[in-house]
Amino acid sequence: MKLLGSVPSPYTRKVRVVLAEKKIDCEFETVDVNPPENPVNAHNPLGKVPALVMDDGAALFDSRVIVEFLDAVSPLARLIPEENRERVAVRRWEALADGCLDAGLLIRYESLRPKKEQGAAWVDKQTGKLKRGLSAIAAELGDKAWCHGDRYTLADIAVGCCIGWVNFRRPAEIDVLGKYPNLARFYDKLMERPAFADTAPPKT
Ligand code: GSF
Repeated sequence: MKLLGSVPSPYTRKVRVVLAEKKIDCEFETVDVNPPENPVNAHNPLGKVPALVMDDGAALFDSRVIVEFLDAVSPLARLIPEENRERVAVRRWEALADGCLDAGLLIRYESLRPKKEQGAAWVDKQTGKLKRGLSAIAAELGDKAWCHGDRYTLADIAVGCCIGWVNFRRPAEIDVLGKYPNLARFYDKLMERPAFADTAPPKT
């Protein structure tokens, strides 16, 4: 198997953390998805990373589909509970964390456009989503050790990748670690795990 992705990509990081936690061997190839014609298009018509190319050449995307597949590939360190209510609670955390990232990335892409073409109202709308999302994550985590239940799951991985990316890129100048001490504590604890430490975005 080969994972196509990039180091700063938080969705790619989610998949890399899952691979490491489950001790699944997988080649990692970094790709630049900025040019309209790029090597990912042949595997994912949406031209986005991560994409997982399997041994038979078929490819999986997006990150949520890939992590579901990987979790079922090996019984080691199950990250998605089987029971329906438990599973959807974990997937809801993932949707919340990924949704924050979706808004954060739109803010970042907009900030890279020429100043006079940037839409302030539209950026404000995305900033509202990101701020409400982070505030919900912080409130729902509270002082608990883990996002869901009493063990480490995909929920923690998704939230950790979200915190790490927001701290790295600072969309809308949000200082997530300064504003939410419980998220700072939670992220520090995740970074003690090799799966997180080895996949961290570059230091700013
Ligand atoms: C999001 C992937 C994505 O936006 C997932 O895999 O969970 N829902 C998808 N990837 C970005 C890179 S990133 O910043 O993580 C991407 O590939 N963007 C290129 C483009 O053309 O949108």
